[in-house]
This record gives sequence, C-alpha cells and structure tokens, in this order.
Amino acid sequence: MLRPTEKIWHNGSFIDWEDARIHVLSHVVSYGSSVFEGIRCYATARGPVIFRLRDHLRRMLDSARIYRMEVGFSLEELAAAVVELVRVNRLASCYIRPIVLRGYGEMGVYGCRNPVEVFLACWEWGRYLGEDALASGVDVCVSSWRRPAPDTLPTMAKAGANYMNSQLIKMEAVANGYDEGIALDAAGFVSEGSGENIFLVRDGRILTPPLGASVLPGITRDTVMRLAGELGIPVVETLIPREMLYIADELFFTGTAAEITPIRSVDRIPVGAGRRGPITEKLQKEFFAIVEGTKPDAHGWLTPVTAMEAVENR
Ligand code: PPE
Repeated sequence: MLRPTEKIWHNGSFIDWEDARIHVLSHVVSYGSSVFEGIRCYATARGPVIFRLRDHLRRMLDSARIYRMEVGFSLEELAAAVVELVRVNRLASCYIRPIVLRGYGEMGVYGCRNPVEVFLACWEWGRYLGEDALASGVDVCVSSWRRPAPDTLPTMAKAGANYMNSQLIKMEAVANGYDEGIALDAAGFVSEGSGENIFLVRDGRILTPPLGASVLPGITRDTVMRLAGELGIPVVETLIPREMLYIADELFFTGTAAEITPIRSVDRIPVGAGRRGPITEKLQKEFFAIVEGTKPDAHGWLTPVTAMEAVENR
C-alpha cells in the first residue's frame, strides 16, 4: 500500500497529502485527460539525487503540448519545485509523480476551457516487478492486446488514457500467471511492456523497437542505449518480429519503475539459459553505479537535492 508523505505540490504551493483532491466531475475523471511522469530519486553518499529530472519534465511538457494543455509553469520552475518536494518530504530516496490534468469546469469532451491543474507528489517505491526481479528475472507473455495504432492514441505522449491499454495488458498477464505482458504494435511487431520498454540481445548486439512501433520514448531506454554505446555494445532500433523473442540470447525491460529487469521466459519458453544474461548484468551494474553515485555522473544525469536547496534559498 501507498504510504503517505507529508506534502504535495499543487499549482505553485505545498499542501498536505490529504488535501490533494479533485472533484469527481473533473474532466480527467470522465475523459482520461492527464499527462504525467514517473521519476526516481536515489539515495547516494552525498544525499538524494534525482535521475534525469529535466528530461522527464521535458517529456511531460511535450505530452501536454501534444494534447494542447497549457501547463503554466516553465521547465525550470517545475524542476525547482520537484527538488523542493523531495526536500520538504525528507526522503532519502523516492519515486516522483508529476501530473498535469484537466480539472473541474465544463462537462463534454472538448475540455480546453477547463482549468489545467499541476500536481507533484512523491513516495517511497520499491522494486516494480517484485523484490528479486532484478537478479532473477521475470516471466512474461505476449499479450493478445496491442499498443494503439499511431493515428489513434499517440504513444510519444505519456498520457493517463494510454494506461487503460496498459491495464488490459497487465491484467491479462497476471490472470494467466505471468509477471508482465509484452504488447505488439498495430502491425504485429514487438512494441513494449505495459509500463516498460523492451530490449533484446542476440549475438552480442542489442535490438530495441523504434519510436514508430508505438513505444513511449523511455528515459531509461535512452540511458541504456547510451551506456551500451559507451561499453562498445552495438545497439540498433529496428522492427522486431514476435518470434525473435523466442530465439533471443537475452531480453530485458527498462523503465523508471522497473529500472533494468531481466526477462527469463516468454510464453513459457526460456530466454537463452533462462536466467539473467551477461549483457543485461553489465548494463545493470553500470546503471546502478551511476544512479547510486559510486561512479562519476559523466552525463550530468543527476540533480542533487541538497545543492539545489542553496539555489532555492538565494
Ligand atoms: N513504456 C511505458 C508504457 C511506460 O509506462 C514506461 C514507464 C516506459 C515505457 C519506460 O519509460 P521511462 O520510465 O521513461 O524509462 N512507466 C512508468 C509508470 C509505471 C507505473 O506503473 O506507474 C515508470 O516506470 O515510472
């Protein structure tokens, strides 16, 4: 269960956790009109650090733009507010959930005359796909549900409405005894998990579906592609036929919540040797060394919470 923290940021000020409410007739409730983010803040020796904060906020502003939503706060204003949010809630590590939604006003699909509300919340969130998922891997299926066709719901936008499709994928997977489902795109090529991007390793090369295969442009996806490049492992974005999942040497999911999670079977067919592969492990090591601050942040991916505090109090 979600454990409350002290404060939530709403339209420019901090309110108590319990007071972060919306009316049931808010536009978002009937019509799914929200865009949001999921960001992790990691504990390091120099205090909490937020991973790729500005990249996440940029994606949220992009999502809002796609849906013609006026956010009313700049990227830098939101970045400062997120840092302050983590600071006031005094958490060493957490998951941060910024949400932009169409609020209470008119009813009807249109929504553009309804107020746009911005909330920033955070809480402690452990391993997304189970405690030992990172080491042991997860069992997944190919879903009978597909990701939306490109001219239906835009998957480059991280919109609340997209997650009704994700729920169908996840519920079917769980109902059939799997940890997660992999969706195909409208053309039948591999797309992504209900809340993760997917990567495949074969013959020392990494493949991942392109943005045109109805995937979210994942920040962790981008991180892994860059780290792999630096480790000298070739990465290609290419259409992946379903059967390639069955003959892969390694498969793994990436996501803010899922981090880098190995997949050990697909449709009950073991992936490679049926356990975490060496390239997956190498990428995990690299990723965690950076976010946990044991390796220098050469990419400028970390926003320290304490350093920003000084900026804030200027
Ligand atoms: N695809 C989907 C559909 C998705 O929801 C996520 C994140 C990703 C890919 C990976 O994107 P990124 O986090 O930028 O690497 N899913 C978020 C929501 C999880 C939830 O259940 O809520 C997340 O991982 O935070």
